[in-house]
Amino acid sequence: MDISDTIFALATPYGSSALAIVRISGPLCEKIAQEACSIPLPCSKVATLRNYRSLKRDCIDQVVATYFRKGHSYTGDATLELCTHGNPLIVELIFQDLIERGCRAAEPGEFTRNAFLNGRIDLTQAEAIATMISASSKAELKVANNNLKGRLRETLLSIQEKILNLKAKIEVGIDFPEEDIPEEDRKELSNELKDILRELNDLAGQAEQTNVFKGQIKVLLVGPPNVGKSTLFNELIGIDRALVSPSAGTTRDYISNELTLGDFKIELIDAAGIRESDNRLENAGILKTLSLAKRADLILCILDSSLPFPDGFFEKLGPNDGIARIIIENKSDLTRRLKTSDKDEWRLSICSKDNSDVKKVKTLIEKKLTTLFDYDPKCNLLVESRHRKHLMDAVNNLCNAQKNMIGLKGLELSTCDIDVAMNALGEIVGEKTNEQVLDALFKNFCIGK
Ligand SMILES: Nc1nc2c(ncn2[C@@H]2O[C@H](COP(=O)(O)OP(=O)(O)OP(=O)(O)O)[C@@H](O)[C@H]2O)c(=O)[nH]1
Ligand SMILES: [Mg+2]
Repeated sequence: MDISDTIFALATPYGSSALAIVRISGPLCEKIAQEACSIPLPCSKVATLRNYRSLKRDCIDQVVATYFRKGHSYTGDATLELCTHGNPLIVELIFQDLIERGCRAAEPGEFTRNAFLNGRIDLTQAEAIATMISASSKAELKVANNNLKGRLRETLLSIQEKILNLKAKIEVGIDFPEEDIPEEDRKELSNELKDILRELNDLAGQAEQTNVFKGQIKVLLVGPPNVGKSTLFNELIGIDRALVSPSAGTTRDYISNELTLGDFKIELIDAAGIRESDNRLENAGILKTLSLAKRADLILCILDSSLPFPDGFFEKLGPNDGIARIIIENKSDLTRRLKTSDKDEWRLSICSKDNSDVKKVKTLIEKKLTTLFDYDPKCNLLVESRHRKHLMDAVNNLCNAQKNMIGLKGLELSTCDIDVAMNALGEIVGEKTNEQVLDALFKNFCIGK
C-alpha cells in the first residue's frame, strides 16, 4: 500500500441501481479529469455532466464528474468522483480503463486511511466515519457525529494541555532542586493531577455508555407466571413470537428480540415466570431467568393487578439492587386487587392488549434508558474499547506519577510517568501509530470508504 498510488473503488453498493459512484484518488486524478472527462482545470468541487472516454477514446458513459484538487478533498489528495449510471458493466469498463491509466483498486478503508495519513482527520474521526456507516441505532449515529466533528479529539487535547502544564510546574522543581517545592505547592500539584485523573476516568467510563448506544442493552421481562409477560413481549416487538396461554408456567426457554425505542436499540428478553415449582423443566427455566436478571441493564417487573402482591416475589428474584427497574401492573382491564402503592415515576398500570398502553410502556422504557445512561446526543462521545485501553494506560501512569510526586527524587520519575501517559493519549488520536495498528483499524472498513 503506497500513499502515492492512485486508487479507485466503487463508493456505492455493487449491482444494478439508478446511479453508481466511482471514486478515484491520487496524483493521476488531474490527468484523468482532463483526459477522460475533459474537465477544464482548475475547476474544483464543481459537478459537471461529461462523457467518460477510455484511453481508446470510446465513450463509456455520460457521467456527472466532480474534481477535487489536492488539499481540498476527503483524502487530501486530488480526487475525482464519477457518478455513472448504475450498471455493473459500466463500472467494470471504467475500472479497466483506470487500470490501463496506471491506477489500482483501493483496499478496504484506504481512502480514509489516506485522509488520516494526510492529516485531514485523526484516528477518532476515522473510527467515527466507520461508525456512521455501520451504526444501527439513532443514538449511535448521533453520538458518532460528535466524534466525527472532532469532539473526542478536542476533549483529549484539553486534557493533554492540562497534563503538560502540570509537567512544566514539576520541572521547575527538578531544575532548581535547591528551591525545593514547598509542601503546599506539592499538594496543589497533586490536586491538579487528581482533577485530570477524574476527567480521564469519566471519559473511560463513557465506554460503557458507548456499548449502550451500540444497542447492547438487555431489557428483561420478569414476574410471576401468568401475569402477561409473553403477551406484552409480543405486543412490544409487534410479532406473535412467544407462546401465550392461561396456564401458569408456559414460558421456559427465554427468547429475545431486537427492538427500537426512539434513539435506542435494545434486546428485549421474555423468560420463565418466577415461582416455587415441582416441575424440573420449569425450575430449569426459572434458574435461567434469575441468571438473566443479574446481567440485565433494565428489568421490567410485570405484576398482575387483578391479584394481590405475590408474597416474597422480590426476595425470589434475588439481589439485583444495582439494576434499574420499571414496575408494570398488567391486566388493568380486570378488577384491581393489587394494593396501590405510592405514585412512582417508574410504575405504570396497563392492559397489555391495549395498543396505547403498550406505547406508554415503550415511552417509559425510553425515558428510563435516557436517564440511566445520561443520554444527551449533543454531548455524549463514543469511547471505543481501543480508546478505553489507552485511557486506562494514561490513568495508571498518572497514578504512578502521583505516588512519585511525594519525594524530591520522585519528581523526576513522575515526569517520566507523565510522558508515558501523554503517549498513551496520543495513541488514541493517532499521534504515533504503526502499520499494524492502522491495518487492524482500517481492515474493518468497507471498500470505497
Ligand atoms: N385480561 C387480561 N388478560 C391478559 C392481559 N395480558 C395477558 N393476559 C392473559 O393472561 C394469560 C397469561 O398470559 P402470558 O402472556 O402467557 O403470561 P406470562 O406471564 O408469559 O406467563 P408464563 O409464561 O407462564 O410465565 C393469557 O391468557 C393472556 O391472554 C391483560 O392485560 N388483561
Ligand atoms: Mg410467558
